[in-house]
Amino acid sequence: MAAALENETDTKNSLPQELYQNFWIDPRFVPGVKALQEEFEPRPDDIFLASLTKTGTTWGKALLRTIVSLCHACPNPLPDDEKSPNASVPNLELELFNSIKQHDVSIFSELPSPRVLHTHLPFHGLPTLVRSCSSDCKIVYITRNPRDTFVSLCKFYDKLRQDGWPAPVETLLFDGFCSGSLIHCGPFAEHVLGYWRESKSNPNKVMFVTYEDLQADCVGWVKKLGIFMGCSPRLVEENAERVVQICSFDSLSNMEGNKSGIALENTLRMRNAHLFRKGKVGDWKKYFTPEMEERIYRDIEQKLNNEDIHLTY
Ligand code: PAP
Repeated sequence: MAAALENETDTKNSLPQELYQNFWIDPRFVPGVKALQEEFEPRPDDIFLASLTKTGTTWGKALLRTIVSLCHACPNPLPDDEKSPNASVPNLELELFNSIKQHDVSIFSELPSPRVLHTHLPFHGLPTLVRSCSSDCKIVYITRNPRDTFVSLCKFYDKLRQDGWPAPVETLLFDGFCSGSLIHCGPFAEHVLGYWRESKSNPNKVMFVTYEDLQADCVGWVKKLGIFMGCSPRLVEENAERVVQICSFDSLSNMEGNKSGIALENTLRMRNAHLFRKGKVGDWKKYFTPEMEERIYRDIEQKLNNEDIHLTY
């Protein structure tokens, strides 16, 4: 049963976040982040997916993993139906937190190459060797318009609340989303700008893609991603449509591992099914008031527009 939310103070305490290196994070994850920053060694063929929560992480994980399986010179087998993208593409900081060997970055050494790994960390918070241009690993960044991201986050917390999680009420969540304090690794605009700037100065290192881009032309983006990731152009061309089909909302949400699986079993225990809701662009129009539009524009969207990032709403 859902835990009763007594008042806003209790609710706020239910999402402990602290400002660490200029981004907001649950303090329980900080030791793992420090270990990553100091000890994690990337392999030249590693592919990192970076994103804020609810911006297309699950879809991005599935796409990159499937591109590697179907188009890479050293393919990993396709994950079976039991395995959610969450399991086949681990999140670095959450997996460390969940591991019995907490803070031991060697847990990632067992994964076969090429590894596809995910993180919510901002660009400046990545392990030094991952962001360095002297290492050959690649970074794909996915983002989404902040209005749909917020609605998705709100609806996700509604589901968690039904599972008994304490979760912030909508007004408090909106305030924390805009200021950045209630979004894992926020603020939103600064997170996006960090990867955007890097994708402009080092396009061979960082590729920037949006959820709305994928909705508009997924086959085209799969081809671009495959080439960026160093896959065979012939295999990318031959398999792009199959990749898109395997990773579609309907296919992914009907995978056994996504219907019944649990992520981060030792700690957070989150149902994979909660990662699938509507998968549409523009759902925010049903929920936003003019005041919300004004606030999100002022706190987030204006900062993106100022640097020529124009998202689809
Ligand atoms: P996470 O950061 O907690 O892993 P994330 O996967 O980024 O969440 O976001 C979930 C959103 O992606 C949901 O959006 P919605 O609430 O607006 O519906 C979910 O439905 C959507 N999503 C998941 N998989 C796909 C997919 N294959 N295609 C399109 N959208 C998807």
